[in-house]
Amino acid sequence: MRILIAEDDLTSRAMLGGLLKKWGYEVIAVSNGQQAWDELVKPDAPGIAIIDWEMPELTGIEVIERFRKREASNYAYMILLTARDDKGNIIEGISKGADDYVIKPFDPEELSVRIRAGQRIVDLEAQLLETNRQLEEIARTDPLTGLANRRALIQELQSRFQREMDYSMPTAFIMADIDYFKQINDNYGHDAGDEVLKCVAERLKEAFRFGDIVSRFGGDEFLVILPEANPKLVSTISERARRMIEEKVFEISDGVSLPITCSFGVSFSNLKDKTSVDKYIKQADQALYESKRGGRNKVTIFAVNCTE
Ligand code: GH3
Ligand code: MG
Repeated sequence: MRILIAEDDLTSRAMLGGLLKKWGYEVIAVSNGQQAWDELVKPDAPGIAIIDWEMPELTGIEVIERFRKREASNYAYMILLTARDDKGNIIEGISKGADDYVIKPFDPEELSVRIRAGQRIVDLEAQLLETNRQLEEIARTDPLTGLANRRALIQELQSRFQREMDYSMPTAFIMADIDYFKQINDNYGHDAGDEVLKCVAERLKEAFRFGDIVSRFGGDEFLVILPEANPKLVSTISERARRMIEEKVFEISDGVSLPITCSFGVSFSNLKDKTSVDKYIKQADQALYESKRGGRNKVTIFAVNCTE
């Protein structure tokens, strides 16, 4: 565990630092409030800070108050260390955001247990963040194929469109749908259908490169996004993906293998109109419908005359 000490008095700083090191902590020692702030807002900021009240540049209480008002979410457990010992000061310190308060001169044993109490909070907070990260991951992932799900894809697209307004290349939307998938479920069972979905997902991941997003859009439909796409190249890549699926023999259970094909529909974002993600998804869907109508196992690029 790393602990920040912010203390302007050299002797006190050295003494406290020595003590913490003896207790096994890694110490970052600074001598004013501004330096304390700079340490606390670093991405790998220490989890616990012991902060003197009176310091040049920014006082300890100002550092704590500012830190608590900040937008970013990482927590630091703040122990205010000061000679101010009246009740009013304690109330002010804690109400402005200190987690704890130790009066100088301090009793080392008392400080040690207070740090350990802080460490429990910091550990709990780290566990909470990790759990939230895992939940977020689960909420964004299709459990069967491990691909991004529809919700994650739409979110990603919307934020990319907001960020990348002036890209010189369009974004490609490639919708792929397994042909006659219902028959696989009907003839071989739902588990066999699931295996086919997983295999198609694998093929699509192979066919598209790093940086493209392959998602399971729903049922037997997959949506692939190619940011900054060269339209000619996208046709070629989609055609290659179609062929990779067609050429692969899908083994659904011991000794039973099936030929599988997918139909594809492709659309491109208009460089001047990156506002509507839905519109391009619909266009890819319309092109896909043309592939289905045209006999399946085809790639169709959206054109205005695609059936509405
Ligand atoms: P088309 O060639 O026109 O696409 O015909 P299709 O048979 O593929 O028809 P459709 O796309 O309507 O069928 C999709 C089927 O996918 C229907 C649904 O029962 C099945 N399905 C959806 N999700 C899952 C899943 O997670 N696992 C399995 N095994 N089947 C699924
Ligand atoms: Mg289908």
